[in-house]
Amino acid sequence: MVLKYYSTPFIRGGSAIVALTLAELKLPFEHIILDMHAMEHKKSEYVAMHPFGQAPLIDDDGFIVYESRAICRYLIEKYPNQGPHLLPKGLKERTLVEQAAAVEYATFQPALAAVLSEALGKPARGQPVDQGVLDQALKELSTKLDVYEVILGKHKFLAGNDNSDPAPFEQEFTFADLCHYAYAPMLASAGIEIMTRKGPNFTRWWNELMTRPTWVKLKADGYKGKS
Ligand SMILES: N[C@@H](CCC(=O)N[C@@H](CS)C(=O)NCC(=O)O)C(=O)O
Repeated sequence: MVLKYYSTPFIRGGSAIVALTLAELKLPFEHIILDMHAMEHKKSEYVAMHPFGQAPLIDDDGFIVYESRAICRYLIEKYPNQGPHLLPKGLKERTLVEQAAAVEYATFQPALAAVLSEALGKPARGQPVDQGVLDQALKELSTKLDVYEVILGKHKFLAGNDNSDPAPFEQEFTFADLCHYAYAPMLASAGIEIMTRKGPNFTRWWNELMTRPTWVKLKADGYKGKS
């Protein structure tokens, strides 16, 4: 049976990284777009699959998985010979990808969420933006991105190695880079240009992600015309 992919109507958040993984691996799937306004994600049939009632989710011939990063890892591991090597096999190479992915989840994402909550979340709820809170959140995000600038000065993508064990190697685009497509593109929608106004290495990396052909096509095609 073809893989079933349940997503929000929009290419953002966890749905964005699952959609991008499906595109990178060129996997066929049946797409079920949840009507979030109609609260389809809170209906009992759906909550029976996803106890938190959220998107995305996959049903792989009866095997149900939720949490976007877990879904991506599952698909990448299941189809190791399709598309780029997003999760390399070598222990040390793989660990460096997991290290960078953990930084995304534990350091980058919380700092980003604080910015988005103030800049986009509050206006969406009809509340005024508190400029002081936003400035502080941006300052904290900026501090994290300064560290990314150092890392990306040593290798082209996030997971690389500049030590001597194993011998220095450069990894290509991996799962760790891919995780950054979840929410960071929303900064530009809020008129916040921090992703393209940091140091040269960070900006180069972000521009590379934003012009990656699979991402450009996904954004251009949208989900049945919605993006
Ligand atoms: N950590 C989860 C986050 C899932 C999530 O927050 N999904 C949002 C859409 S982007 C959702 O379903 N919101 C509705 C709700 O929480 O009720 C993942 O990455 O899959």
